[in-house]
Amino acid sequence: ESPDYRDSGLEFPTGFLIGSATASYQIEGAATADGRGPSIWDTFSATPGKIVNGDTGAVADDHYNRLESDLDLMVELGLEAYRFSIAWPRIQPTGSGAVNEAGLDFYRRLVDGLIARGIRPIATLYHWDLPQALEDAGGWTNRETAYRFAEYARHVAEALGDRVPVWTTLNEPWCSAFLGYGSGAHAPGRTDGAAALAAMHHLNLAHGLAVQVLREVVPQAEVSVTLNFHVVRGDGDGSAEAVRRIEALANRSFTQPMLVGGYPVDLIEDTSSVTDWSFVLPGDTEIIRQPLDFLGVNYYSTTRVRMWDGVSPRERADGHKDVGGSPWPGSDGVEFLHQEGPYTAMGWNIAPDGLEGLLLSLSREHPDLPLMITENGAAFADEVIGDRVFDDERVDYLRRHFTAAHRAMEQGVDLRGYLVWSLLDNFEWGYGFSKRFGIVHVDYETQRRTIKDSGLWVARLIDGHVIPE
Ligand code: GBH
Repeated sequence: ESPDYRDSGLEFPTGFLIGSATASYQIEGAATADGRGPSIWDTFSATPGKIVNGDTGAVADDHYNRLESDLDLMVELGLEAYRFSIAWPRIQPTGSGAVNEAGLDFYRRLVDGLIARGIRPIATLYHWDLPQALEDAGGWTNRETAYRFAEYARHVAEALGDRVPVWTTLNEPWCSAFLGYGSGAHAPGRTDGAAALAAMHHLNLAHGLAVQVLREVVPQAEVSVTLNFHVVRGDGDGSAEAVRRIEALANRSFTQPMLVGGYPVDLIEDTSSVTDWSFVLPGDTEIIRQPLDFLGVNYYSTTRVRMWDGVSPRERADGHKDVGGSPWPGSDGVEFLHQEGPYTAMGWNIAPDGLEGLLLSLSREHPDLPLMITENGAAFADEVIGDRVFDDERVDYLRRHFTAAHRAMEQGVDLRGYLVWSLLDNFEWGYGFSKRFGIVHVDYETQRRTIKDSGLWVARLIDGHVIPE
């Protein structure tokens, strides 16, 4: 028994790609198979206290060993596009030197399997699994890592470039820099503002160098980057300053160097007591600013801020606690506030209007740059009854966000596609397996996959190219 939907009449044009996304460390498992080296996420998740329940990605969805049946699952859903990431430590186990052909073979089989099924492959070169050996040499705080990344990009492009039509350099470099080296919530778990800013710059540089490599090796391919945006709202008097600081640190820190050229002057000023910015060398600005075929946008929720009065954490009337002062450099005067609901299981507020506004403002600021939603989705507590997985809340979340994207397109936004996060329940970073984002349920005891109601909804959406309601 599956739910029956009516059509909303809200149609997406042919060519608008509707699909789903995953990331290597979150689904593959097989952490030591075929010569894969350790990544910073293997190390971080093996460190007590870092991940909920002590979970690791050592097995995850065992996707590495279940490739064919997972590809068939994508056919059942009717996916038009599938965004996956390539694990650098499978290709170069220590992050430099010779290519590990056995590791590349997995992605050759994945890409061939997608093409054979008529699904468009979208490859992300880096979704956070840095080879541990590079971290031991300073990781993203070391400028050399950017050059290693360009070399890795060349190996991958040479091997897969004839069959991958769409490339993304980095996934959410903000998270790599500021969660990895600033707040320490992500691998490698460092808490050093100056290191986070240096990492930010070297990620920007890595992006620019990799785009140059991709243009040279695969001139016919589309090239992009995927950024996560903070849709920041101010709360009360004086909050415009808080909004400005977080937008500078979280959004313009990447969009300006990549799309416009150079760093925002206000960001440099905000962080001047933390770093002297000597990591920016002559010529970097030109390397980082590269023409892109589209911008990948990941959107989940909004952020509410005000200038911090030093009282924190504050207990609100509704029992929730505000987060308190910012853990990121150059924004210690900013307080992050708990938001009005409704919420997902992550505690993130549900705000489809934030997506519409984000798409509109990006397309106003960068009128010639097409956009693609490379991730949107939500974690909820699903109800499994026999072969049916009830997840009305996720269906509702997706319906409202697809509708918001449609509204943005009606207003002229050049949106090329929408990829739902995620194909499968998976290793949700610091939350381990305790949070489920999939449109397909995974039983971690048996590895059995069951398409959720939201997966059936997505299948119906793709089938008619009309939002079901
Ligand atoms: C994406 O990250 C990832 O690309 C994907 O791998 C992940 O599974 C998915 O989303 C779901 O989490 O960071 O303190 O400012 C989303 C990362 C999480 C970044 C929420 C902004 C806001 C709180 N985003 N975060 S904070």
